[in-house]
Amino acid sequence: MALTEKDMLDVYETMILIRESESQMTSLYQNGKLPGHILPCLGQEAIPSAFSKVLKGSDFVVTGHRGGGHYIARGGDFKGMWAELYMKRNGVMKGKGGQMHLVDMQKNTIAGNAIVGATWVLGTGAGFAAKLGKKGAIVACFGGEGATNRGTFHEAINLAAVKKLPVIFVCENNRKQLWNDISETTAVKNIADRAASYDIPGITVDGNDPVAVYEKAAKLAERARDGDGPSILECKTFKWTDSGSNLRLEKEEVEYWKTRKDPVALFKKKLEGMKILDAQADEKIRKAINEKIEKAIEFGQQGKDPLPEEALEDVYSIPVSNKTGGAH
Ligand SMILES: Cc1ncc(C[n+]2csc(CCOP(=O)(O)OP(=O)(O)O)c2C)c(N)n1
Repeated sequence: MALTEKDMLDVYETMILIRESESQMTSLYQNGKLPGHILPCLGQEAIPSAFSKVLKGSDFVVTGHRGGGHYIARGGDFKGMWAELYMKRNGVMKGKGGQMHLVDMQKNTIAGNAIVGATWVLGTGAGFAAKLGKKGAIVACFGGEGATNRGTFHEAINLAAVKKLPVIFVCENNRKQLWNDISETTAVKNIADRAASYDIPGITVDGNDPVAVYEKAAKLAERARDGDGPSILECKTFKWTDSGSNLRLEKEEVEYWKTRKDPVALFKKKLEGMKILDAQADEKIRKAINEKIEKAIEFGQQGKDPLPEEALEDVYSIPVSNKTGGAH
């Protein structure tokens, strides 16, 4: 179950793709070149990248509002994502969702919704779908530590535990919500300690170390596939930016995490130490990734705006039994 050298390089590449894409997105947004609102996952790249080696294509991923990295790690339509960031018709949500709503159902991935705490109930819902589907699929459901203080966390995980649903509830604990530090909002030391309330396993891990995340997540995934039910995995990390600005984060704290705990830099050093990456290989990876991003940005920029008359399309689902039936 250990990661091979090839796996590690794949994880590293995914981390770079997320880092570079989210950096470009943040910079364009800060310069007024992207519309809407963004919630980058800079600093948290190790978590989605590690999960890319845990999950199968048939598994489900559900996230909260900071889900861009998960969409990328699942191999969601990358050009379509960039078109969505520009809110264009060729975007994955036809330009009507924006960065917080990146969905690719070909990849069983719902990377985002704007309601803090909704992710947990969507995760439990996907858990029912996975269990009823009887194909051995599992669900990885991601959300912030702030979102664990919503009632939905309790309701969703309690039900998942009662029904033994195959869901890993992953808390990406980046310490900050909008205005507060976790010390001001949360009584327990570790979010994973709450697992005891549901009689399920709860594990806390360094969320900036992709190998550590992988090892713990792989065990929880195996248990979910074996029908042993849900678990909580808490990944301790830090967000380098909130919604494209650093207004609500302390500069010194951000600096500490950027210089001492950067997941990409630390993993690069590890791979170099293991002699599976050198400067030349690193440059090659980055060059290919930057070309991919450049092309995707171009695709997004060339898209057309959604039309006003399309605003109400795709709002309601059409029941399978009534495909011509319009809105319900
Ligand atoms: C129900 C609800 N309440 C408030 C908000 C506003 N809001 C957006 S992000 C956020 C903080 C969430 O913190 P956390 O869950 O820790 O995630 P992070 O942003 O740190 O990744 C809040 C309160 C919201 N989107 N939805």
